[in-house]
Amino acid sequence: MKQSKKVIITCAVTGAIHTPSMSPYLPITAQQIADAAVEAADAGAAIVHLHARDPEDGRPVQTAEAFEPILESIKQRSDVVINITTGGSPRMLVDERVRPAAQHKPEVASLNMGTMNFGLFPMLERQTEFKYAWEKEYLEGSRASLFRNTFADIEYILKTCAENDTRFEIECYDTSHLYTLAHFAERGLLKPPFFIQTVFGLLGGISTHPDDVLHMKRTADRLFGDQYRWSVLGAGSKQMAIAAMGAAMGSNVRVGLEDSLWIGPGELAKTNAQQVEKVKSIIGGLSLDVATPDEAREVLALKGADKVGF
Ligand code: KMH
Ligand code: ZN
Repeated sequence: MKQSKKVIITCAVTGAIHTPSMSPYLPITAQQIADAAVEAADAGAAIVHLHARDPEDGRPVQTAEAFEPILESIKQRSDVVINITTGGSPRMLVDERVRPAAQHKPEVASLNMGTMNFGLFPMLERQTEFKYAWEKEYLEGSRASLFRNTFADIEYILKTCAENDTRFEIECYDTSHLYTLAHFAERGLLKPPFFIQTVFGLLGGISTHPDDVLHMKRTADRLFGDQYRWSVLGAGSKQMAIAAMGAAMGSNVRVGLEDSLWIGPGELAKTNAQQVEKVKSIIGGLSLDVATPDEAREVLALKGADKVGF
């Protein structure tokens, strides 16, 4: 990988994995999501990765309209790089998932590199009471559903967003996804520098052992050489351990309540900014510096905040 001198922190502020009953601190409304993103940026995140939720019951929504107030509010208050999910929730299909990024033309959109199992049901062991009926069914349903990202789905997202010069947070949950990236790169549909978000600890993807982290890095190094910028994301309680392992080996890092609700063992994070602060202290402890949004733009070859559609 091409190592940057500065570490890019992405903060994924709400996601579609956790449900409202799991934490009172999970941002739900547009105002809460925008505030969480701005606070994370003020704390040191260069990129915010965004999902939207229904303000009434917190379920994931993926309409361009739902993103609009979030994007406007963040843009008025911060120069942070905005990354719109095309993952939506694992239960949605690609034509719905791509719409917010297609309409709003952000600098970055996420891109998931393979169809996979996406097991959220183990969280039912610790969460038994739910405020909203959809939550239990959503978690339970992950036993028998797929997170669908076929070759055609990926191509559809690439073609839809590339016209807008949107670049991608390329989410790879296993080594096979790196080979799928190599396939699309060979066809010229994805262009370097590739921003590869290696995802550890989701049930259905690679786990969080140091060997897993090394195996993803070695494979990406062999396939892409200095044509990629590496980032790591650890789901759940291993969030900070994965960030520390990755940053020590030259990666960028992602934190946020999408990936983990925790700030320490048994202690819920009260804000996204708290996780940004914590990962910043790990980065500082390694004698590394944190990248600003403009430094991230340069390293990732982004089009610039003046060229988005919102
Ligand atoms: N929650 C992450 C592991 C997306 O938004 O495209 C997956 C994710 C998907 O971030
Ligand atoms: Zn996401």
